[in-house]
Amino acid sequence: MISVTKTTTALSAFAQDVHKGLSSSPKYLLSKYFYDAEGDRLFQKIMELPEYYLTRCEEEILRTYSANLADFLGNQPFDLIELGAGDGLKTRVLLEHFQQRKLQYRYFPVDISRNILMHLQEKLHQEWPGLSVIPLEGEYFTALKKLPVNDPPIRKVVLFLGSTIGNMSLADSEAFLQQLRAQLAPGDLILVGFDLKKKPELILAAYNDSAGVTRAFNHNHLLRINRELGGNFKPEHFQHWPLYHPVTGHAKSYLLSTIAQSVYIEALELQVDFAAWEAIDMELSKKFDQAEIELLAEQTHLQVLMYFKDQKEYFTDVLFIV
Ligand code: AVI
Repeated sequence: MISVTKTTTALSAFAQDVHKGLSSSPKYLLSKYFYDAEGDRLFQKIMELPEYYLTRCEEEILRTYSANLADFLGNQPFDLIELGAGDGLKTRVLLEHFQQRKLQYRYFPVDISRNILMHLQEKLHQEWPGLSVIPLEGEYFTALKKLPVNDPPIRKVVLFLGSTIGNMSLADSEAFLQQLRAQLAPGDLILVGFDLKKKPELILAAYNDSAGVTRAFNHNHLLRINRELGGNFKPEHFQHWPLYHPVTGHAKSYLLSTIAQSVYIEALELQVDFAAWEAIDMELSKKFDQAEIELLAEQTHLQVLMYFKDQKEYFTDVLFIV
């Protein structure tokens, strides 16, 4: 079904961004649109893949260091805000520990999916009926504006886990942290998950799994355009092509048109012509080293308090203080 028609309704942000990206040279699609219901399902499968080490490393970090974090937070009440909470699985270990320690906090999961938030709230309520869970639906900064104003102020602890920061350009991650800091107060904390530079084969395999789930995840973006905007992409004519550059730390995903072809997108009244082997830039998943993280902190006037790493040092959750 086509949900947007150019002549009758204003184009959605998705439609406008698809139009812009596929009319550009080189062509691109924005990775934030991976996550429709099918994209969410495929991403859950990615997180369970043997090659996708990121989720397991971060779980290990949270399991190992939640006691240190709890010590650091002490007996003062705080608001725990998770940006892009999803199904809350990443944070479970942390919440579990905070509950055992009887810390005084409220949990504010932020996500654009109302459905996923309702599900999370119900799950947490069943497990810990006493925990105050206040879901905030919407884009990160719009949702943050809905946070209650506490008088006297309560420390805020913001979680931005899972290496989502790696899906932004460096300039965008800087702007993001700056904007976040502007909404916080001195003494507030931010815990950010960064995937670290490592042996290129390991990184490439994480984005080129043998079961083909990452390929399906990329193809689903084209299928979403077909479903929502009346496109006629044939995913079988687009080859998944992941790359890793060890200097920039850029893990990139492209879809390559294996033949010369034209695709028509009805809702945009747009014909997109592809030369054989022309690429669509699909995603950036940046890998960092410590110097880059320190530079990012310096440029955004945040102070690094702690690097929490897994045993193999593949991943780090960095605790910043405002
Ligand atoms: C959500 N994000 C951190 C994932 C990543 O690793 O960049 C998205 C992803 N794309 C392909 N595989 C996983």
